[in-house]
Amino acid sequence: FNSSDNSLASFTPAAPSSSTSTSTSSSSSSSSFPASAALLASSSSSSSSSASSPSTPSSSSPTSSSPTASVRPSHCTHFLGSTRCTCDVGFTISGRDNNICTDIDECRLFPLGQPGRLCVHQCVNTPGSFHCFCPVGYDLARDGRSCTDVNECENQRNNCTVNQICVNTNGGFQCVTVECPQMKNATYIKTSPTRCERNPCMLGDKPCTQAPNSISFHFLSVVSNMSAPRVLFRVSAARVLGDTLRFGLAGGRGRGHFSVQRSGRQTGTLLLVTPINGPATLEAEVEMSELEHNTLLGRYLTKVTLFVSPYEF
Ligand SMILES: [Ca+2]
Repeated sequence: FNSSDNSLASFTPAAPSSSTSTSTSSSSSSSSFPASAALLASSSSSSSSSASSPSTPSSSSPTSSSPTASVRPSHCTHFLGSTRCTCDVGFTISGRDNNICTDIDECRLFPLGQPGRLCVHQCVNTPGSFHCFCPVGYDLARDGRSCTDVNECENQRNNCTVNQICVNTNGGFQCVTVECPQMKNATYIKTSPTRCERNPCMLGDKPCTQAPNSISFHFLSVVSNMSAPRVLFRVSAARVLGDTLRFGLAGGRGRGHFSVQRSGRQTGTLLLVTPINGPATLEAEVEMSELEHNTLLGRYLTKVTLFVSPYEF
């Protein structure tokens, strides 16, 4: 028997792993509402603000069940022959005699996709205010405008079977089944839920010894349109027996998005080289091979599956 399964390889996910991925967008998660703060500071006097739009009563808005009108009377004081009128917070003066206040549509003032937008996803105007909504799979964050991914794998809100691995993704989750490859020349056994190792080869069975010694499976969850280049994953040899280690990209799927670079004597990194527009699922195979005097000692395969969110959060 040939026992060349002897150099252990360790695998460490780089920054955006499934557990540490940033679920908020790259925009700052300020807890204030800059728009309304700026607006409610001055709603006095005859400022015929461009913001106001006498929209229809709020029955269409999902948050305001009360019949709070989007038009309200102003509060006026008379002093030494002049009149000063103010509005409730979130309203602005309108009407001929400054006697009417209309709701400020914050969502229209700061629409989606623009800097300073109020909500990372959906904004719904309400009389005097506004409300942010998140897509299914997210909770509204404490700041009231960002969306936080729900971890379905943690809170039992998944339907994965005992033989599957639950992978939390941004906006959802995946039940993945890890199966060892069926190869003509070699057989594999599952040594952990995410790892297959080759059974020992018969002495002199070259096709068997050239098959990968181990295949590891990793799953990463990332947001859509992440900037690139960026390190996704690192593959390291825990100890090296040969005189040379080589790292490379194996397999064809996902080519064009990935690249493998050496980042140390015993470490290779999987890089994302072009941004990915989600939703998408991509796979990359990182191969590490160990050589001694140009003779192959072992091959170690790491299959990385990348789940890309439909959103940028
Ligand atoms: Ca999730």
